[in-house]
Amino acid sequence: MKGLPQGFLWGGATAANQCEGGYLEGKKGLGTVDVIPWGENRRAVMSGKMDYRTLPKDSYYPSHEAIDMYHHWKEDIALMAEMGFKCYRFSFAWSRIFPTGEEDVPNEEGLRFYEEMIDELLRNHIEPVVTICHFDVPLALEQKYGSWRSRKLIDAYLRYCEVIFKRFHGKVRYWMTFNEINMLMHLPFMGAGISFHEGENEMQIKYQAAHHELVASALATKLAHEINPDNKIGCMLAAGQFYPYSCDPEDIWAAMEKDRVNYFFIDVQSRGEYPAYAKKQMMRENIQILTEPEDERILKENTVDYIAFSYYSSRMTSAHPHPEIETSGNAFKTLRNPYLKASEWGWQIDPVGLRITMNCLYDRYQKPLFIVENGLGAVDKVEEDGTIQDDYRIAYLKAHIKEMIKGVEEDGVELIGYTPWGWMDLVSASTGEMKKRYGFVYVDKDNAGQGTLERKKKKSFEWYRQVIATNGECLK
Ligand code: BGP
Repeated sequence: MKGLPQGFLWGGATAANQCEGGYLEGKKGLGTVDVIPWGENRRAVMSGKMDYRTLPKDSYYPSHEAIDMYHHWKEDIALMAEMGFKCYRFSFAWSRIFPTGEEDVPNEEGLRFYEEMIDELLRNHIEPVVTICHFDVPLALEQKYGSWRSRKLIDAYLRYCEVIFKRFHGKVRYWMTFNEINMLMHLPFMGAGISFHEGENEMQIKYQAAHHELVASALATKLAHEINPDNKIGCMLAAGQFYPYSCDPEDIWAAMEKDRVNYFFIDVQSRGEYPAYAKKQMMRENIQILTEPEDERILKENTVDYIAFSYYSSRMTSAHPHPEIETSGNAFKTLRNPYLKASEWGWQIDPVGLRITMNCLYDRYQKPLFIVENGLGAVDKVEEDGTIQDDYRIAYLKAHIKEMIKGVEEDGVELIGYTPWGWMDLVSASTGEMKKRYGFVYVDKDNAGQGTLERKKKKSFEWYRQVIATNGECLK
């Protein structure tokens, strides 16, 4: 096959808590993401080490207004349409539909908000791709049950799923059950609303919560297929292959183990059972999770249809400590790879790593893949004439898209689509900043929340429009 398939889903991605704002409008309830502050306490709250109730009164919460898509969605969809988007990946805020997670009836205003957006997308021939849960749990469920620590969350999540699968029957076909499900292991409060008390066995709690999410994901898959056999359900991994520091077999083994921490989730969601290495690890570490007799069958019978993933960077590890070359990368500690350059936030730039990651995932699961996040977080400057010359972003995306095309054309990977992250500037998940921008569209707002929220096209806007119009051929 030459080039990308016809009908390839080019588009862009966002998440409710990072773009919507309107955090209490339309009878929305608070979500766990709404209590994650900007600034020095952010990391401690996200990792579940600091109780959000103890935050200073004047803390600033970027999700509350974000880029106010809640009031700008019509003009934002017009921009997507102008770029020729074939799809738009976004998430529903769970607490907009079930403000406390346990109402008898869903919040009609919340459902109507998403319905109007979806109808507008469809009018513009843009396929909606919905993440059911992108880093947010109704805060009331966190307060009452400790979030995904409790099996109760499975029921609450399934009621939410049933409502949205029925309401958007025939309108939404592509769903993802949990964004970056493996984030639970790295930033548990951000990923799953999990925080810890002094002296608790954190691994035990994380694996228990993971089990609940995995069963919930499988049951949601079952439900989605029952309600509409055309529904396509995906899992979603924060991906990026671990490279070994050297060819020392100990380093190779260390890289394999690190990959497995993340693959664990997808192994269950895609193959339908706990992998042998995970069972052994749990025994070794004396992790005993509570399960129900039917769980095994539920996981086995309800595997996902496709594997979605985010890719920003590859990672590197060693069996031995190398503190002098540690750097950051999407919440994962990694070593600095001397062959790679890095972004201003230290995330290493590795386009070939995208092709490697695609191939590893496809070899492992043999299911269609969907790249639902990729991009460069960078500082943009508005020139005196009002233009934004983001050639660095174009260079990053061009290099990644070229490798993506090789993965399809030369390696035979089945790929559904590509939705670069933050196609319009939005709040950064890791830092809460606005300064870390990913978009083709600039949004006038700064880290402290000041700005007019005006949208402006960057140079990359026209560039991406052409990439889509030629199905990637203009890059050859
Ligand atoms: C992923 C998340 C996104 C997004 C992205 C970029 O982990 O799924 O929500 O924000 O990373 O990260 P950041 O915003 O920290 O630059």
